Amino acid sequence: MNPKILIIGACGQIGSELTQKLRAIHGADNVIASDINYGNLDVVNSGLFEILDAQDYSSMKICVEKYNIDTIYLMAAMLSATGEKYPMKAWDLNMDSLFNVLNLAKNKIINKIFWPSSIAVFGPTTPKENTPQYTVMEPTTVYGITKQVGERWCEYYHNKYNVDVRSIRYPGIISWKTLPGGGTTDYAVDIYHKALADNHYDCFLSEHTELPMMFMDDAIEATIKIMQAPPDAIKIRSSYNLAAISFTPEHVVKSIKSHLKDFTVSYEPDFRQEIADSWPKSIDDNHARKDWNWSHHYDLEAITNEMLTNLKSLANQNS
Ligand code: AKB
Repeated sequence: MNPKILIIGACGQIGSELTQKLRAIHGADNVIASDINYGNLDVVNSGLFEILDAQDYSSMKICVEKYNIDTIYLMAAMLSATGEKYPMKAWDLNMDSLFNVLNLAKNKIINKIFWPSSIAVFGPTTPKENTPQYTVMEPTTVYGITKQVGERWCEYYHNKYNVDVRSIRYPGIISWKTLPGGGTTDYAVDIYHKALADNHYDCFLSEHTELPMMFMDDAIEATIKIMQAPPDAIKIRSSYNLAAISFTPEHVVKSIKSHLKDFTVSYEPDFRQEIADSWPKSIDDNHARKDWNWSHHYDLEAITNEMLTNLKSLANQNS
């Protein structure tokens, strides 16, 4: 039987692609998209859509009961860079929304939750290379703090109230269909847009800043895989390390230059450099690979190919 799914934050970078994929798998009538505004018309027009404030428990409950929802994907959050500008707003949004869905499950109104964590749970004292699942975690951004605390609460609700909550620590996500908003890894999407539009990019991170990254299709596959796994396979109820590749801005530039040889870049690190410097360079995701059979498909060359080909053809369609 198909689950009845509610996606909160369905107009965002990951939410919008996840909505389309889940609608393709389970049928448009079984996947209700929601967001604080009509931020993505493809999502709004391709199935059922509700305006929903993730911080408002009563509205969330009304929506869940209206559609008989059993599964929630909570994709609404304020990311690392915006979170540093609005610390209290980031705390309130990220924590209120999580407690709202956890409490719906605790009160047996829904059965299952997906909640994304992030590599931002790690901090400057974490081992940077091949960061283990279990290690020192002292995040220095508000976003990272909300994700780390959120992980603790997910595990707590699972242990105390038997809530079926599942989570992965996303690295930076790269997609040609949707734009990221307010993150530190956003350069890895912007750079492709600017390469095609201007043949030049002003990068806000320094050339040797190495970060874990992943193509959107891999991220969506991981999200669906962890949710489809039998409950016993999910051994970690805080959040799983998840990895694909790691690269620096310099690596992306080289990869783009193999397609656009006149592409140029200048490096003007801003406040996001300090955030990036506090995060791991690479991640050990053995638990995800072993417990629910995770594997990635896209390396940097494949990502560059997909990004440039698809962005070019979108630009042609719109011209
Ligand atoms: C960000 O840069 O804030 C996000 C993340 C790594 O969670 N993309």
